[in-house]
Amino acid sequence: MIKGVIFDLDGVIVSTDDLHFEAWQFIANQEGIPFDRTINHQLRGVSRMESLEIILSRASKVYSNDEKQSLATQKNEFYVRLLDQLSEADILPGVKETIRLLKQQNIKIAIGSSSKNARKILKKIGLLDSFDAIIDGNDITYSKPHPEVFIKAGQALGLKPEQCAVVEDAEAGILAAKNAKMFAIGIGPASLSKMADKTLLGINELLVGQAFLDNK
Ligand code: B16
Ligand code: MG
Repeated sequence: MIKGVIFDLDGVIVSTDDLHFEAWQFIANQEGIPFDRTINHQLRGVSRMESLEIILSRASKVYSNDEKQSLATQKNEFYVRLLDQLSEADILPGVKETIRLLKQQNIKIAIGSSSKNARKILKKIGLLDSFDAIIDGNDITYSKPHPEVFIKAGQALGLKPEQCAVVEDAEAGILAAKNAKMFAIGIGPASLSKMADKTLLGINELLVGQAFLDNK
């Protein structure tokens, strides 16, 4: 029986894809490294430093650790400036209704995000106080597909893994949910995932007949 739902943040609650893209594009242009939306798609759900490694794998020079750190900091400063434009209007369709419905049913809700900017983003969109627990990139050592972020979120809700469902837009996140032994729901790009227990086109479908809750 599902007693808690853990939501990924970027791509599930709010779409910051374009902002990540713009910030990484700035770094890639500065360094003369090829970068496009297909490469950006590979960064979904992946930590900042791992994202940088994916981008630098196309570079013609080798970067030192200090140089990598500096690039990651520059990207984040650029990205954080872009986050200033976020508002409640950027909450993805169906999210607020889903949160309301789950709360009405006494289902606990958490955020399980790889982003170190998760709390800042939640504050900007007015949802910082809406969740029973928030576990983000500052709380974890290993990023998705490692299950750490979801295991910690489940523990913070006081629930066993089998009592938790995870909603994810990234394949790495679906794998993390399965590695955590939780019920994995794929939306957006992850709606094509073969590893997900259930796939939906968007979060608003969670509301339809509460199919995933009835399943358990
Ligand atoms: P930051 P999620 C992830 O968030 C993003 O999908 C991914 O593109 C980003 O690289 C990662 O957070 C780290 O973000 O640089 O802000 O710490 O989808 O796990 O909520
Ligand atoms: Mg995501």
